[in-house]
Amino acid sequence: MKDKLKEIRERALKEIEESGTAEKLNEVRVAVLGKKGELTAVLKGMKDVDASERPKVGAMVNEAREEIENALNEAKNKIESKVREMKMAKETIDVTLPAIRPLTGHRHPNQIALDEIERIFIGLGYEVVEGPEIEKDYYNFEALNIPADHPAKDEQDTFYITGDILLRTQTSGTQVHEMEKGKLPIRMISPGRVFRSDEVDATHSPSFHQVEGLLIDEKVSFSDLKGTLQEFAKELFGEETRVKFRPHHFPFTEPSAEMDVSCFKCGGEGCRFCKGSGWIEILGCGMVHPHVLEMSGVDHLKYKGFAFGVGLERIALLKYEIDDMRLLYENDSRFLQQF
Ligand code: 2U9
Repeated sequence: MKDKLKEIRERALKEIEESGTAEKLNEVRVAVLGKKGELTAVLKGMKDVDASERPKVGAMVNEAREEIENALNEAKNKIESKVREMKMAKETIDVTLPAIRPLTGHRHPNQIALDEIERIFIGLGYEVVEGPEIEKDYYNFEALNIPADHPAKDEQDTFYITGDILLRTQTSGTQVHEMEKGKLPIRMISPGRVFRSDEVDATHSPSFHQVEGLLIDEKVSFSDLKGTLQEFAKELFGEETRVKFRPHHFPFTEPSAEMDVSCFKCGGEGCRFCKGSGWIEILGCGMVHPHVLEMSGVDHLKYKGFAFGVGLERIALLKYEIDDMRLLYENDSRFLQQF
């Protein structure tokens, strides 16, 4: 019995010393001290030991058990502190490394352009008014003097919801609603999303944004329109910017014009940016047609008005020299980060 105990003790202590992991250590604990362990088996065999020998053998078993338990605990502590040390070494932070910048939000180029346009017109005393994207045919077309047989009304150009309700193709309905309120004078811009049944390419999209403006007051002339839009162009593209008005036609304005600005890349000499002409087309404008005023209950003999419309994407593309409109809709953070 004594020899057996000695053999168990020595083997257990050796195995404990050699076991490098917590799992191996546990295996030794189970094999020696567990329910079916070797030392437990010795204890169970005590009943066969001669009664006079029992206290002595019992003491020896207890001594061996204590020694093995102490060795197990000591080895466990060693392994745990070694694991901790390794973990700490792995997690060391190099404080000299440059910090990783978290991704932050950026204003979309459309939004930057809109903020700028709003800032300019608010400075000129205009109000910003937003209207519904879903409109009645009347507010999108009829009230703007666009006749029933006008090509813009074709289903190929306009998204109809029902025969009478549609996705607005221009924000002008917002101005009509404002005129119907009967509060004059009016100085407003209406920015917003519009829809046209266009194929997607570098310069077209079925949904884009406009900013339209409307001023109605007594004694308003085409000179007021020219002065206002010249001021707008100078603020947006720089003090040295010159403007040019070319006659045009819109059903809702008479006379109508398109405004060009001198190329802000070459100053008007002609370059790739302005396709050699020195001028860049920016917006459409005109004096509000008397019939449009009358339909919305504005006395066209007392009041006159001018209106204009700008494509927001067009301004953003020009200002930030972006050559493909699709980039404005993809919201790729690598693109947006640049603004
Ligand atoms: C009312 C009366 C008149 C708004 C106007 C334009 C000229 C124009 C285009 C610019 C680029 C549309 O986005 S675009 O394709 N717009 O050229 N818009 S005058 O005239 C109005 C609006 C409301 C009651």
